[in-house]
Amino acid sequence: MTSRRDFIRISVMGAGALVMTRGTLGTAKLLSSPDEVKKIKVDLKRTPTYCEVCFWKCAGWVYKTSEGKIWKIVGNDEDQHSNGRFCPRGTGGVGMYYDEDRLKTPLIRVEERGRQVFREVSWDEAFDYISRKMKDISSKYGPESMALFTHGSGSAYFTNLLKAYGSSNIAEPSYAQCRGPRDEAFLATFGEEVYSPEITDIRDTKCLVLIGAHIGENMHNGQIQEMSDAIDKGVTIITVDPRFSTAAGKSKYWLPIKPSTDIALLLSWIHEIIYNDYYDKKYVEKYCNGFDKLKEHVRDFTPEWAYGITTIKPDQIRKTAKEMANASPAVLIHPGRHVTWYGDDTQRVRTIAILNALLGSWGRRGGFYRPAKYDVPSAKIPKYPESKKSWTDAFPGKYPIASSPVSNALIDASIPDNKPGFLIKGWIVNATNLVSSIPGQANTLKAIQNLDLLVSVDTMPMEITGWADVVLPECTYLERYDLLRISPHRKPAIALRMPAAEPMNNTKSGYNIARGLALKLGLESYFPYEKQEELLDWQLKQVGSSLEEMQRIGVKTKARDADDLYYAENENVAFPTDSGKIELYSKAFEDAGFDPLPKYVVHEEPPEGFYRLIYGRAPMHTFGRTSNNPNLTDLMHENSVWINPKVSKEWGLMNGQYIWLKNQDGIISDFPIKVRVTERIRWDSVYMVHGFGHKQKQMKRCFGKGASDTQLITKVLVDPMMGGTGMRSNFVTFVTEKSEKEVAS
Ligand SMILES: Nc1nc2c(c(=O)[nH]1)N[C@H]1C(S)=C(S)[C@@H](COP(=O)(O)OP(=O)(O)OC[C@H]3O[C@@H](n4cnc5c(=O)[nH]c(N)nc54)[C@H](O)[C@@H]3O)O[C@H]1N2
Ligand SMILES: Nc1nc2c(c(=O)[nH]1)N[C@H]1C(S)=C(S)[C@@H](COP(=O)(O)OP(=O)(O)OC[C@H]3O[C@@H](n4cnc5c(=O)[nH]c(N)nc54)[C@H](O)[C@@H]3O)O[C@H]1N2
Ligand code: SF4
Ligand SMILES: [Mo]
Repeated sequence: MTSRRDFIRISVMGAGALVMTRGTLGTAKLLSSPDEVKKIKVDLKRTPTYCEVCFWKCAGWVYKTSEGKIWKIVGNDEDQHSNGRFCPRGTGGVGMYYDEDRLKTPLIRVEERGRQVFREVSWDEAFDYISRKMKDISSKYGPESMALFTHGSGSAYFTNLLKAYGSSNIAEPSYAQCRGPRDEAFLATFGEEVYSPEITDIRDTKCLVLIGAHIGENMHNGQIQEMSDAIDKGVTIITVDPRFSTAAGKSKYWLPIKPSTDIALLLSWIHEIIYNDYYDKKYVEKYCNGFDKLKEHVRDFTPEWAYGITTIKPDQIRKTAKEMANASPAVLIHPGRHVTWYGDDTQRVRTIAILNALLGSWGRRGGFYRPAKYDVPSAKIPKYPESKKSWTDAFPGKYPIASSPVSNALIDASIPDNKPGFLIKGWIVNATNLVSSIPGQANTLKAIQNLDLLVSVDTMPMEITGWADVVLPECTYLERYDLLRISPHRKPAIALRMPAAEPMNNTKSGYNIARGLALKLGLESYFPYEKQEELLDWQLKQVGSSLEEMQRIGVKTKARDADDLYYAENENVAFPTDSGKIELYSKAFEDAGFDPLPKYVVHEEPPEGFYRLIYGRAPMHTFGRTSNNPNLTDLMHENSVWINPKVSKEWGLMNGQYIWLKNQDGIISDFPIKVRVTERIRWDSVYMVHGFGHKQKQMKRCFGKGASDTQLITKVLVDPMMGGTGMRSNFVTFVTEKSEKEVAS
């Protein structure tokens, strides 16, 4: 039997003796040696928080020593995201607070972009400078020429600021670089997205299918725990991944698919399920639209057809289709999260959505549950001025089904050569390291060189801050209030984040930064509360709680209004789609000029001597944001490149050897990366973890450690439907010696 804890331990194998911590103080911890732990006197007055190390937002408690030093973070037992357990990264989050390389005070650039010469300034001077530039941009080009790129908890404050200023050009990389295709595919099929945390009923599923969703390495806390519980209950797991992932190690079936061919496998599963009458007939008849057209569409997509494309044997395809059918409706073809892979990603995830619909898993136990949340009112503020030009006016007709602004389109609209409908001239970049998160770095840097203003709000001296005109240091999540966490879940819940310590150095919270700027811009009526805690208290009182109560309990959960976690037998459901039914056939896609039913499209193969570059997550890091974290660098301080033994032998590469990677466009990684020879990767691909190879010297622990996948992703396959940036279309070869000239460049 695998307990939840064991699974986490397996997930972080090789990471030392780290385990998840539960909501007590007695368990293993990360930050001190056992002798030190004995000496620590703990102040039992704890403060609530929710974690910002990733977007799962687990709620927990921060403990301090009797000297008032932040000591430890543990999960809150009442919390549905964490069930009282934090993952290694969340436990190590204290390191973000103690990192001596943190940004400490506002900075203004004194030389041209590309040279990192800044002077330290007061907040007042920084706000003055920015508001002057923003007013200039507004009068010269119109307020829409300011864009915001943002991620994480602070997004709401800067969004409010920018909308009040008159621009709706606000994008998050979590759309076009992450889950956008998934949102659009599920919206087109069910009229609803899958939210975050995903509404996947993993704990009760009987068959879990993972299409490159590497749960266990992607540490989606609640999902890992539920997967572990499901394993105890005998779930069948089918993992489709060119790499033997941690999840593959827990699976009955590992299908090592040829990368980029997933749609063919999915279509052949649909063929099997329809032509063997495995699908949920009652459900399909009652809820779905377009079944006959789908049936006709997949007629020829047999397992034999898919074998020639995917390299997955027909009997494996048949067996796994039967496994899904046996479990139906308690079967879950996981929608994934980071799905911007090959430029046809909306259609791939549509195929996943259709498969779920046929098996009747949407709205059913062991499939997808119906979410519920607290209805918390927002502050009363004046109406926003009308934003005269939106991102869609920059390139009319492009990405017609995108329901959120596309970050890469805003970047493209900042480059005059692209002849956008209007030009973006200023960026505020909050909590996203654009240079390392958006593929096609040269394009991002070209856009930056054309700006009149680039403001970066960050906690660390990351790559993006090196390019900024003004750097605004935010304090970490451990030193601030933030919005209430009201993400939907099985039961409605609210979680509070409050400061466990005063902001260190000359840093401020995102709320205070955005409000400070609003005051200088004459927009204070949009930030009516001087102190964020006054707003939180008002909001909490509207839903029968108070700041005082939440400071005591951290998380408040209530029962659902009705017993409707799943559809009732024969329930009449009005799906928020055009037909009011689940759209197996998408008329909306057809009207927009796209395939109403997904098709497999052939992708380019690696040239001779090159291998497809694929990437993913490491359990002990979140992208590049934790690469310098003193606790987490102890666990993993560099990435490695996974190479199949057949390939390493051909190239004479040894395990542990450092090499450089060179891509199809001749780009060589700035830093060398360690070879990991392993059967766990197909011979036609190499794999690395995203978030390493940092170029910022100010981050002393992570500078130059490992290679950056983003640097090597110069060919980007953009999804024409919604603008997602497919990043797995690059091929690399190996360089064992780098000339001095190359190293210096
Ligand atoms: N090559 C490649 N590119 C990718 C991915 C990939 O796997 N490979 N993954 C994609 C995905 S799935 C996503 S979601 C995006 C994520 O992209 P990003 O949102 O850019 O994520 P990070 O790289 O973690 O950068 C976060 C930035 O926020 C800063 N930060 C951390 N905490 C705080 C805070 O409390 N306040 C402020 N103001 N700043 C803070 C960090 O220092 C860092 O500079 O990247 C996408 N891009
Ligand atoms: N520890 C940790 N956890 C995280 C994050 C983190 O940075 N660190 N980031 C969070 C975020 S924002 C996101 S979006 C998620 C992302 O996590 P996931 O949604 O799981 O997404 P990916 O990073 O795309 O998944 C990578 C897996 O896809 C496989 N793969 C590569 N190419 C193919 C292919 O062609 N077909 C198939 N079937 N598989 C393929 C890789 O081998 C790898 O196992 O993780 C989240 N959780
Ligand atoms: S999964 Fe881990 S890093 Fe993410 S919010 Fe939860 S504890 Fe924090
Ligand atoms: Mo993501």
